[in-house]
Amino acid sequence: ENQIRHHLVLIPPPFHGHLTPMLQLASILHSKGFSITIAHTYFNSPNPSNYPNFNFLPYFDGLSNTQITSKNFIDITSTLNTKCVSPLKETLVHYIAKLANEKHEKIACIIYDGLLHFIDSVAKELKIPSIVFRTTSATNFLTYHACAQLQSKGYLPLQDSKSCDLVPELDLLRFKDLPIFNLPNPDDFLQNSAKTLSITPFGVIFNTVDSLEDSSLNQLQQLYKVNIFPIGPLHMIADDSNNSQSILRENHNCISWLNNKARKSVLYVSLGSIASWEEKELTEVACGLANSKQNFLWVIRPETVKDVSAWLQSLSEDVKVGIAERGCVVKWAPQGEVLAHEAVGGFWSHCGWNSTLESLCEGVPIICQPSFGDQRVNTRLLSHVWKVGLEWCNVILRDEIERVVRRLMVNQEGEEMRQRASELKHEIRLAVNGSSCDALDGLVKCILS
Ligand code: BUP
Repeated sequence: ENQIRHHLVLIPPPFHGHLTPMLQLASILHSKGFSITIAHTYFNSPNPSNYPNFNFLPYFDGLSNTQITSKNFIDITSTLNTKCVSPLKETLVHYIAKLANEKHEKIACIIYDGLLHFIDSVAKELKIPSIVFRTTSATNFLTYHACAQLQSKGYLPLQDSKSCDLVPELDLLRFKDLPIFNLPNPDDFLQNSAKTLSITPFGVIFNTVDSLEDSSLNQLQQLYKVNIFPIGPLHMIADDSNNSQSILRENHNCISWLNNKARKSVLYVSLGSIASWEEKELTEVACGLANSKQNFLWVIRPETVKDVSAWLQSLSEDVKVGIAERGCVVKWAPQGEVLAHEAVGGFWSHCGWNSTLESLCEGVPIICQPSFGDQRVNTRLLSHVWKVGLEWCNVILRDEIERVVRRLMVNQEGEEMRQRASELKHEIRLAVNGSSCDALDGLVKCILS
């Protein structure tokens, strides 16, 4: 009881796929004896009542209450990196004084999301050690380095004719898989990644598993002389009793629907919290799914179509019948529970890193529909390294969709992937008490030293 509690401040950006793993990391570190404060923006702030063990510290963010999309994601990140410098610094200065006066505590370390590179200098000014948390794969982080190299060697902008060539030194990736490919403002990306590469934290935490990415982790370790902590999958390590997923949004009762379906017979379809289909693509998806004659649980977020019921009613009669017989459409699903359900045999995903890890942990193979950021890198890992993902033409037309769904859910090809996925699942679960547990101990030692 007399033990000193070391205080950690964790700083996530206001994006669902970043906030969730940061909160999971916070609960793991809390269980290791640290006091936790989450410094967050007002925009998309977490709900403190779900996390009674943490302190919450809001700071001014300069953001208007907007919908996050794949198009404004980089702009929002830039706004945070430019407008939040002084507000965060002032908020922290007051907080440091308050902690010292009221609790005789001081901040042992700031752990911040790698997107918010401005915090490097804030922490240095306040003389607080900092550690970066990256919510994407180690392989994706290596691509930042590759992009910087390509720029310095005059390879940019990338030419379409070379898009299928392999990137030197990243043998599994093609130019078109790099996050910079086809970006409207590649310079913004390059500037951001140059800043990210130039910061010098005490360490970098990755939500990953050593055995999944050992080659990339080794390459990174050689490039950066900082400590690298592969601690993942965080959702498996964290005590999920206060998991935000099912509380955050409406939780339709899709689990009881799954309970009545045969083992491995359902395809779970979701593009995550940011990416979405255009309305005309949605009709193709509905037809493709119905024509595949497979069971499916489909997440259509309210931002995709305002009135999902009215849209469903507008579909042709045979498609409506197909959906009613074999489909379940929801606005948000408790994804962890869905992927762990024995009725689920496949996932059609945008391949965000959280979704990728969650699927791997449950042994569910993936139909990959990447769109931006790290999703194409994750797709290559899934399809070419772990061999549990289908890289297809990604043309959103009903016949292509019907074909790819059947490849995963019916054909031998899919069956082999399910087998491989179930082997990987066991390998990953071993890491929770093995390599990830060791890396976590290393992190704790690093913070306390
Ligand atoms: Br949609 C949806 N339920 O219905 P990613 C998402 N999630 O629990 P991101 C639900 O959101 P980017 C739903 O389990 C995962 O933890 C899901 O994270 C959860 O993609 C998270 O996969 C989504 O990293 O985009 O954040 O939407 O690729 O930019 O990370």
